[in-house]
Amino acid sequence: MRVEVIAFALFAVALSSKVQPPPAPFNPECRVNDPTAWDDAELGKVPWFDVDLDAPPHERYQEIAQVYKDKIPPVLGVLQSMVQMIFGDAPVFEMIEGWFRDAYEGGRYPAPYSDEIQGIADVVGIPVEQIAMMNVFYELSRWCTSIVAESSDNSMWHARNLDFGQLFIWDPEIETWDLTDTLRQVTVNINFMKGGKLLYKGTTFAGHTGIITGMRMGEFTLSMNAKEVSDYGLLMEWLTGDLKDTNFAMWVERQVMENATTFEEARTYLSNVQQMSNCYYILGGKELGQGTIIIRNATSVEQELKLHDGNNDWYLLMTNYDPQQDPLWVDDRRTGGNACMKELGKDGVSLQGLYKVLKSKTTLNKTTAHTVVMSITHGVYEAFLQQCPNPCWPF
Ligand SMILES: *[C@@H]1O[C@H](CO)[C@@H](O)[C@H](O)[C@H]1NC(C)=O
Ligand SMILES: *[C@@H]1O[C@H](CO)[C@@H](O)[C@H](O)[C@H]1NC(C)=O
Ligand SMILES: CC(=O)N[C@H]1CO[C@H](CO)[C@@H](O)[C@@H]1O
Repeated sequence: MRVEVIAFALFAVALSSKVQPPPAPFNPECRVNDPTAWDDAELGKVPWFDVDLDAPPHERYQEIAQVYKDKIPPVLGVLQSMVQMIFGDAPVFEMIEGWFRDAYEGGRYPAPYSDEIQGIADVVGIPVEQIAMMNVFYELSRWCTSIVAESSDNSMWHARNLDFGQLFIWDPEIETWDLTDTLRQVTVNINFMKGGKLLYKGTTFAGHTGIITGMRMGEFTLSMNAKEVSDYGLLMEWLTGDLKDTNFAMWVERQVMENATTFEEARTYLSNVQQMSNCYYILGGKELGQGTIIIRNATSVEQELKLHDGNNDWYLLMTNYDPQQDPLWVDDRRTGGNACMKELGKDGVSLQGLYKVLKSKTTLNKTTAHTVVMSITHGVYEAFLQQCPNPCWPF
């Protein structure tokens, strides 16, 4: 059984069953002028932890693993029930687990992440291949919206929604995706420390050793969006040991945070690194004009979009499709998101303004797990848990 077959089956199940568009009248309105779209009470709900990069890798995530000991296994539970739903009693999940055990034991997980994963597994008390598998599942499904913007007061801002969990079991009772809901409960912010100082901040899920969004203190901000193409072929090659010297994008994000000291160094690193997945890196800096979207395949840059490059003025917005490609008709967050940014305007760019854009149902979906808004200029890094109250698109 190949991973592609599984993915295809999941897609078929997700599209054929229970998922309905929101009932009329559904109005995906932009909420930038709606005062109720912002609530101070939403601040600070995502907890902060420290990860000390000078500690041995095996120990770095122990505090997080301890706190989330009981919440990490349910994530695996959702993955397992999804596989069972498709394949019934056939031992497919055990087989997939076996592939990951072989990959882990075969040394295909790079240092220091392999030891970090072992450290988490030891604290949670589950087999290491399960944490190893979770780390890779995160790599495969993240549909998101990211924005880099300049404001009228000459500040740089960067914001993103993380959409996750479509194709992973729709719960008709509460009209939500089980995986998205489970992931909301394990969302964490991390201060990565080095030499006793805060080097960078990142947001991720407990149990995962990569980051999805991050800010190198005083220098640059980064988020990554998936590209709407299948990475399963390369994943299979990696699992079977045929693909060596590759990188997972979420670990690339940590590497760039640790090793690049400026926006330009980060841009060079993200343009050249060899990696497994196709993706979009959205990179922002501290100076006006430092904003770019690097469109990547496994080996090189396919295209790059920049602030003020003729097509783009004061902001860049990226979902999961190349600029020349039409989004899936069920998933046009781009048109609505752009309209909402224009309504916000350069004057409105701020923590609250960008949050409201991402809180609008033009970009918010049932799969949205969290929102992060960052600014090097203002030293802002805020993560928010998201919900999309009915009526809302399932994906
Ligand atoms: C950072 O760079 C150093 C020196 O080039 C390298 O040894 C190290 O592996 C890099 N760290 C990461 C996390 O990529
Ligand atoms: C990646 O993109 C480059 C530049 O467009 C292209 O030359 C190369 O063939 C692509 N590689 C893959 C694996 O698609
Ligand atoms: C309504 C919403 O949740 N936002 C987007 C999600 O997907 C629908 C259709 O898939 C888009 O039209 C929305 O822009």
